[in-house]
Amino acid sequence: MTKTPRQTASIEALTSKRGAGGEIHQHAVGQDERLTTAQGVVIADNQNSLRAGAPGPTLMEDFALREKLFHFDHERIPERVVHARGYGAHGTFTCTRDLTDITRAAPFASSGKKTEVFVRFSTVAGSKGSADLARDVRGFSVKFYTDEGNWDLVGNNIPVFFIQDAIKFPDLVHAVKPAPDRAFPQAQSAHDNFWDFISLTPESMHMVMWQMSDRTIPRSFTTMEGFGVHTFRFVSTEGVSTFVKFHWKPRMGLQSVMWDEAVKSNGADPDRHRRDLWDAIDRGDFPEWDLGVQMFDQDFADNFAFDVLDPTKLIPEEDCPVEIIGTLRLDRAVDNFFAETEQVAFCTANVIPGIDFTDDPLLQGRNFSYLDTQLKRLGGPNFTKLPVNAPKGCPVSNYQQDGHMQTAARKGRVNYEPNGWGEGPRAHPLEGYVSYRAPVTGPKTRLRPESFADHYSQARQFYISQTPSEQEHILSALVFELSKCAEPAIRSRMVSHLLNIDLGLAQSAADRLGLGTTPKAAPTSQPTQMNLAPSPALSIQQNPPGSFKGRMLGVVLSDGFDGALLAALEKAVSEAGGVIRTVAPRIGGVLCSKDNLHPVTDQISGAPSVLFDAVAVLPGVDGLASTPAAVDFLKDAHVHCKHIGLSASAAELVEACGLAGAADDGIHTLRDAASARSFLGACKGLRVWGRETLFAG
Ligand code: HDE
Repeated sequence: MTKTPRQTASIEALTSKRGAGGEIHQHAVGQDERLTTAQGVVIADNQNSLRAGAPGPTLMEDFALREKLFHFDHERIPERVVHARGYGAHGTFTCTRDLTDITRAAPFASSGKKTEVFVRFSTVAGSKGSADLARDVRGFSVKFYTDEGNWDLVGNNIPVFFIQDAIKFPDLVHAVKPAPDRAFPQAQSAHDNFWDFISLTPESMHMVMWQMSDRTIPRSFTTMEGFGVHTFRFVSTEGVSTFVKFHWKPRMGLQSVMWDEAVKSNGADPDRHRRDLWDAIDRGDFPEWDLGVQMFDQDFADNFAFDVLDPTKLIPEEDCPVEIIGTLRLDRAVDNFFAETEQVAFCTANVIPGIDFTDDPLLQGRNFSYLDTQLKRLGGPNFTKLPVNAPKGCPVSNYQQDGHMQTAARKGRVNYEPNGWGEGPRAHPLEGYVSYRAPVTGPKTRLRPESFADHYSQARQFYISQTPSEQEHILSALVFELSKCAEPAIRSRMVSHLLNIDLGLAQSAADRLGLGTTPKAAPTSQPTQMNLAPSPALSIQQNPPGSFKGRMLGVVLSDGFDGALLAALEKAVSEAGGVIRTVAPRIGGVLCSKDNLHPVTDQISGAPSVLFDAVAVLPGVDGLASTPAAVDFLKDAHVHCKHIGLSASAAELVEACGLAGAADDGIHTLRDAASARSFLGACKGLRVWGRETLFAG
């Protein structure tokens, strides 16, 4: 019987027997599967190489040893140039709105139609082993295995980008990645090279506002939005085009962490985001996003204040509504991370009939870059045959042949077309992909269109759409990042751009950076439009989850805790669809009453409160006031504006944290089942932001 890697044997189930040479052969009971070479030969001894005499030299003829080392030596492939750290899962897209009058794209052919998908989330700047909670843009790539071919929607969790033209991309990426001489800093934008480049690139200012906001420190993949960024085209069977922008809306609502939390999370659990996705799928709490589209015609585009082909601009939802057309559900973790998540090859050029490109110059450059990069990364042109990349919803039939690792070439003598043998596939003018007949005119030129020249108005619009607390986060992120720049001229240049975005923001930044003289505003070719209305949809705090579903309560316990109160909390969390984790001084359990040992999920020094959405503290006889990890736990939860439930027995700890007498909407007394329920009710919101102002003030 084949065992999956997840079916590991317990230590107790191991039987051991000593071999002739004294080596120990261990077998799990029932572990009947044979270990073989790649050629299928059963291996007799996987512990000792073949040697001439026990103390003698190792023999070259030991094919099992050589093959094992050879394969191991070649396990690594180049990591992605950007988006190297990622995590993927399988799922299904279900169409909820028939769009056949607008596009012939297969996934939207009828309401209820299901299409298999593979999704990979990522950070951009860090290498494969970097921590999940770096301040960074997140990738949100979706491969739809449709019945008319694979369609890849390779997006980010931010609807705009840093640059307007693909030719600038290598410079942007070089600037943010570790400097070539010193090879640091890793997975960070808080350094001279990045801000040097950015401060010389006014078109990046809108994206920079997003990057400095809490969007770049999401709570989890499951609480991020996703965006196709570029304007694409839907094309109907009749060849009529409608412009479209794609949005993924998380069913869990938008949620981010605070910067101090992000920094601490990276120490406590650098894999926090991948663990969260894995755990959610494992417990059957399948993450979901709605797919929304903004659809508009040429008329709307002509009258919109910005060029819809400029990837540094968005269309506010208030100007063009996001219409929901389907739901994405991730319900299957990968069997093997490398085979699937690492080898998946997304490409913006992977489109299907009914979906087409526009002349967005960033998109056009991407269409080249993604296919090109796969050749280097996956080693040859046959990566499309890997199961994660191969179409699942339709046949593949062509005359492509040979190349590294060919596994599925056509049979027979015919490998060309047209052929007179009456064999093999032919193109089909009606069923095949037909490009939208977009008219093209004009001289060849390297000129950036005038319609791309306003770099500040939407940066301002984003900023004024945020709550005061979110604006404070943007300001302190800017101050943090620019303070890491050793070169004063860079800080000054950045403030000169901020002056074109918001005077208050620029002045506060100059002040907190200790700039001395405030620079002049950066020159602009178009004045900032001061009349753009705030767009509440751009704020995280104005769009809270309204539910505790999929979120986590961390409960601190010590011996003699109130078992009935914990049971009440467990019930309330479970009714809210959340997860409860119990944190105690010893992982072996905590005594509820004299002989009643209650299991716990975490030892307190390994489970700081940054890992939880809300916390409760129910100590027993030991009030934990002299346990430093418990003090940090509660203090941090308070500083991070979390909802905190406290039993009467927590008084000593509260005092040790300097919080005696602290009272606000987020501090809840836990007495009984009713108070546990009302505590969970309050936890449905995000954080208690009023507390933050209290601290900053
Ligand atoms: Fe990418 N990008 N990108 N990018 N990108 C890559 O492709 C590139 C851009 C995005 O999960 C690379 O397979 C250029 C915008 C995601 O496997 C590479 C330009 C957006 C992922 C590449 C952009 C993205 C990538 C690296 C400017 C949001 C991860 C490895 C013209 C809409 C895909 C790879 C995954 C990955 C090039 C700009 C999103 C080098 C040249 C804008 C989510 O081909």
